[in-house]
Parts: sequence; structure tokens; C-alpha cells
Amino acid sequence: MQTWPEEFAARYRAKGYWRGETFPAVLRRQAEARPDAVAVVDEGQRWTYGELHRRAEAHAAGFLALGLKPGERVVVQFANVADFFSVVFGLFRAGLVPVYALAAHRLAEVAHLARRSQAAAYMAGDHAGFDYRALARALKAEAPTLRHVVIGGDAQEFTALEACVGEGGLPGDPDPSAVAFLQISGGSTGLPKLIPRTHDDYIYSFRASNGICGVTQETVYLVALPVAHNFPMSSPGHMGTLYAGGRVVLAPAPSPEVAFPLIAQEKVTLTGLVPPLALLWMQAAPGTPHDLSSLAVLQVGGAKFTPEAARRVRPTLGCTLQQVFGMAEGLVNYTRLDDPGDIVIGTQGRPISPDDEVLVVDDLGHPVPEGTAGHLLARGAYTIRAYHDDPSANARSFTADGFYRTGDIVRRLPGGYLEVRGRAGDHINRAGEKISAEEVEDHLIAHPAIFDAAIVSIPDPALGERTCAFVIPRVKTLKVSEVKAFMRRRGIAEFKVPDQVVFVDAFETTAAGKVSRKELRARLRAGFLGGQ
Ligand code: J2J
Repeated sequence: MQTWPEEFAARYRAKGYWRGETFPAVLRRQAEARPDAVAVVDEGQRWTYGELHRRAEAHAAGFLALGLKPGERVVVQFANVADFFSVVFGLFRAGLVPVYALAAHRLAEVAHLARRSQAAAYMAGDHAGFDYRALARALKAEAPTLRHVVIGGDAQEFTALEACVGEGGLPGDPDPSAVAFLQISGGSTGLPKLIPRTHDDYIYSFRASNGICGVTQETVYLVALPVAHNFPMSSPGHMGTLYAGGRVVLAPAPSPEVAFPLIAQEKVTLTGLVPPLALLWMQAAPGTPHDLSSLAVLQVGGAKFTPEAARRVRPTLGCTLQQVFGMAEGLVNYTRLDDPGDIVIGTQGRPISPDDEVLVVDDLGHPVPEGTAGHLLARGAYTIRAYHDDPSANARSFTADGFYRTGDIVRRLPGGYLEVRGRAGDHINRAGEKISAEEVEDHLIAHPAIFDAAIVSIPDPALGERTCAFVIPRVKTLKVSEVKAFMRRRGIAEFKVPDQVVFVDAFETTAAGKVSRKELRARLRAGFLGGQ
């Protein structure tokens, strides 16, 4: 793995960013200091730190007893349930490396993650109205390295999570500079890329985030977004909250109907949402019978929150807004809790660390003056230097001197604050879910009656952006409903099924008779929106 050059690593250690802490040690520290404090709450369970630690230790022994070996990768797919925590802390304790699938992922994505990581096992929950056992059956044929499938609840022919318990025989704590897990990228081209995060770098990111966001053992953090997403995991999210000894409350769904009663019951103090959900919450708050007064801070991120919407947070929800602009590859920016209103409303914050190196450059890679929009590049103590096992993505996504090309177009403002202006690439940000145009096009073109297809983003008042598929059919009888049904049969996450399908006879080409797909998408979009 390409990692931080030694002179950078030495500096990050000397400055106290990388402290040699590991995930197992973090949990053990809390379990020893405050064994009876509540750590994790879901619909059916309420675990103290002592309980979570005990379960993680038992699972670690159980996983190793299956024959899994420290260093092997394990794809985990859980909805917002407490089992997610006993499983991932069990894996950490056993020296195994979780690969985080989202609960919304289907066979196409999970198979890709399993193959790319050469996973030895797949672990999933039995919940959320989807049968992960059926997925596991199909997955075994597609991922030849898989030796074990572990399922929470009714496991049928697979190994039951509840049976994966044991005692003793555990290795020492992992090396803090080792990869702790593989997070997945929003994915600007093709399928998700795997992001190797080390104990040292990730723990730094949420420990420092705790300081910025005021997270302490008094914090009650509501996981409204999917538990495996990087934002609710680390900014400062559930991991930051557990680090501080606070309480993590898991919402089975992010809607106001589900989340508001939980806020009132558990006295939630902090949560993070994507902009479309923030809009829903603001609409629902004024008439709600539930007491939301414990909520001190609402974080919004994952996609651009417009100033118009940002302004309404305090009047409707009665709390402080914090904008969060982050990425699973590393760099995270926050508006600070005491920033003046115009900063909080009009910017996406500034980096966590004084040693985050941020460059804003033009198309040729030359730095642009403050206030001018350009490509954002980032390097630092918690920003990766390379994806896992992906030389071609690495060649595209990192500069020779190790800056990550975020693909975001930003303006840098006085004080180092960033304003996000858009994306350079072809990815669509649908309510915070990142969709790769290329990946969806590949699926469409697999239909025997589709000659060619191009996915473009269309502005949407609720979702921010929605997807529109321009499709050249081979037969006139092809129906929109069939295209959508076909996409669902492909086994992809529902959020990737095009929102809209438009049939066209041909894609207009340039005089040269050729267009890059990127230009094609731009032109289709411009034509569709009436040349805007
Ligand atoms: C505009 N675009 C944003 C914002 C992310 C914290 C918060 C979010 C993520 C995340 C994360 C944005 N305004 N406020 O990992 O720790 C878009 C950018 C960025 C991409 C990363 C975290 N916040 N974005 O969303 O890996 O385009 O991480 O490059 O899913 O989301 O997506 P992802």
C-alpha cells in the first residue's frame, strides 16, 4: 500500500496527531473507565460500554475460531442496528479488516467490494425489509475468496452471528499504523473505490472533530444517516461519540416521524443530516408534539446546503447549524460553532487541522488567487495517499506529490473557509448519495434493447440533483417501466435506478463525429434544461 512518506509520518506523530491509539484500545478504555454508561441504543437494545466491550471480545474470538486470519478483509453490511458495533469492534479486536458496505447496496456493489478486497467473509444483519441471505447466496458464486457468511438473526444455512462467540486466544492490539478498515468512496467514476484508513489517521480525524464540535461524554449523537457512511461515522459521528464516552442512538430511518420521538426520548444533542433531510426536518419541526429542545447542533453535509435553507435552521429547529464538507478519502471541513452567521450560512467550513494542506488550482494545476473558483486538492494527516489496489484510479486521483484530487470545485475565502461550487467530474450527488454516471450507463447498456445511454444530473428541489437517463433504444416498443425494472433486476442500489428515462433517436456528435461522454452529458443536460 502506498502510504505517507516517513518524513510526513514523523511530523504527524511529533505534532501529536497520530498517537498510536487503536480501535480496540479506544473501546477498552471506555469500558474500564465507565462500564455502566450507555454506549449504543437501537430499537431493541441498550448496551453499556461494558456490554459492548464484552460482546466485541466474544465475537473476536468467535470470528477467529471460524478460521479467519488477522489481516483478512470482511465485508460488513448492517442497517442502523447495535450489532454493527459489536461486529466491527469484534473484527478490529481480532485484527480483521472490515469493508463497509451500505445497507442499500445490492449484489452488484457488494460483489465488487468483496472481489476488490479479496474478502474472506461477508457479515450482514437480518433486518430492514431486505433478505441479505438471498444476496449472500448469489454473492458466493461471484466472490471466489469468500469462505464464510455470517448472518444476524435467522441465519438459515449460514453461520449465525449469535453463534460466533468464543473466549480467549485473541491477538495483541493491532499496529496503529496498519489499515483498520476499508471505507468506500462516493465514486466519481465506475464502481466504488476502496479507501484504506489506518487506526492512527482515522482516530485523529474524529478526536480532533470532537474538539471542534464540542463532543464530550455528555453528547447524545443520533445516527440518522446510514451507520456505515463516513459522515455519521467520523465527523465526529458515532466513532467520535464513543471515543468521548458519549451515547450513540441509532435511528432505523431518518424521517421526522422516526427521528423526532427519538430525539425527545433520548435527549439527543447532536446529529448530522444531508440537505434534503434537513429540509424535511425544518418543514416538520414547527408542528411537532415532540420536544426537540435538547438538540444543540445540527450538522448538514454530504451535498451543498444552500444559504436560503441554512438560514432557516435556527428559526425552525432552534439549534446551531454546522456545515460539514467532508469526504471518505479524508479532508473534512467544518464551520465552527462560534463562527459569525455569514460564515455559517455561506460557507462549507474550514479544515480540521492546521496541517491540512489545501490547494485550489486551475485546469493546468496552477494555484488560483483567493476568491477564485478552482479544483480542490488536499493532503494531510488523515487524507489517504492511494486507494486500495487500484493503480489506474491512483494515477488519476493523486498528484505526484501526494495530493488527493477531490474532484470538487471550490472557492477559498479569507480565513481558509471553503465554498463548494460544484463538481468537476461526472458524479451525481443525489441527496448525498454519490452516483457514478459511468457505472449506471454500463448497466443500462447491458439491456438487449438499449443501444446506448447517457446519465445526466438534473437539478431537483428536494434531492439537490436527480438522475436522468437518455436512452437510444434498439426497438421502438421499449418502455420506461421496463428500463427501470431491468435496472432493479441488475441488483444495484435503488438510489442508482434512474429517476427519469428519456428516449432519444441519437446522440448529437461533434463535427469530428465523436464526443467524449463527459461532453455528451454536458450537452444533453444543457439541451434538456433549455440551454441553461
Ligand atoms: C457540498 N458538497 C459536499 C458539502 C460532501 C463529512 C461530511 C460529508 C462526507 C461525504 C464525509 C459537502 N457541500 N457540505 O465523508 O466525513 C460532496 C463533495 C465531496 C463528496 C464526498 C464526511 N459534503 N460533499 O459526503 O465520500 O463532492 O463523503 O467530495 O460520501 O461529497 O462524498 P463522501
